[in-house]
Amino acid sequence: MNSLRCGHKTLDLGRPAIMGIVNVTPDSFSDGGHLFSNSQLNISKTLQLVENMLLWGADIIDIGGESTRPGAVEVAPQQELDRVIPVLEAVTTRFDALVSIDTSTSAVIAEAAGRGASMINDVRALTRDGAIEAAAESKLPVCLMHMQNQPKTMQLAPTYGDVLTEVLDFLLLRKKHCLEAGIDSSQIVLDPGFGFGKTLAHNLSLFNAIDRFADTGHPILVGVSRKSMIGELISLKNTDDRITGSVVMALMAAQRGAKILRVHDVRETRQAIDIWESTKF
Ligand code: 9MG
Repeated sequence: MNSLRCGHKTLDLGRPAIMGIVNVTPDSFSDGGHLFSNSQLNISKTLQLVENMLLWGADIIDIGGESTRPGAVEVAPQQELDRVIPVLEAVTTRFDALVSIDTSTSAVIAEAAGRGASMINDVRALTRDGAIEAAAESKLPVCLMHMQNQPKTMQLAPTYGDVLTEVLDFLLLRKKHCLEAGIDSSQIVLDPGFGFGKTLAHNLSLFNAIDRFADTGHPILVGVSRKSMIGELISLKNTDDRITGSVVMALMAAQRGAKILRVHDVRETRQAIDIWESTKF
C-alpha cells in the first residue's frame, strides 16, 4: 500500500511521509500556546507555521484542538469545533495542502470532512460515540492509535502483560470494527501510540517492533517527536532540547517500516529522511 486516498488528493507513501504538527490548543506538551496571543489563537502566526512546514517538506499537516498530553482534560465538542474548523478553513483556502484532523469527536470528524480535511487522526481509535460512523461516512483515511486509559490518568501506572501483543490485538480489533462499519481496509493507518499509557520500557519494546506492526500490511504512523521517552533516554527535561533525539528516532522508525512520521521539526526530519533515501540504490 503505497498511497492513501484523501478525498480528491493522494498521500504518497512511496517514501516516508512527514506529518507536521499544528496544535491549536493553549496547553499542548511541547508547543502549547506558542500560536496564542492574549489567550486567542493567532491565525496569521498559524498560517506562517503551516507555510514554513510545507516549504520545509511536510506532506500533510495535522491540526488538533484537544490536548492529549499526559494529565490533559477533555474539551467540549463545541470548543474543539471552534478551535479547529476556522484553522482548517484558513489552511485549505490558502494552501493546496493535505490536512489531517487530530480528533476523537464525531461532530468534529463530520464537520472537518465537509470542509476539506484529508484524513482523520484519532488517538482513541474511533472509540467515542458516533466516531466510527462519522469516519466511515467521510470516506477519508483514518489513523487508529493505541492508548491505555485516557490522557488525564494514562501515565499514572501503565501496566501490560505483553505490551506488543496487547497493542497489536487492540489495533486489529479496532480495524475489524472499522471494516464492519464500512471503512475500506486500504484507508486504515495504525499507530502504536508512543507515550500514551506506556512506560519507557513499553515504548522501547514497541519501537523495536515497528516492523511487526508494518507486517499487518497497513501504513504505520509513528509519533515520538519531543516526547518524554526521548527526554528519558538522554536526560533532557526541556522539550526544545529534544530535537536531535526526535529526528534520530523518526529516522529509525522509518528504517523499521514506519510510513508516516508525526513531527514538530519538519525541516530537520525531512533532511534526515532525504539523506537516508538518497543513499539507497
Ligand atoms: C495527537 N497525537 C499526539 N501524539 C500522537 C501520536 O503519537 N500518534 C498520533 N496518531 N497522534 C498523536
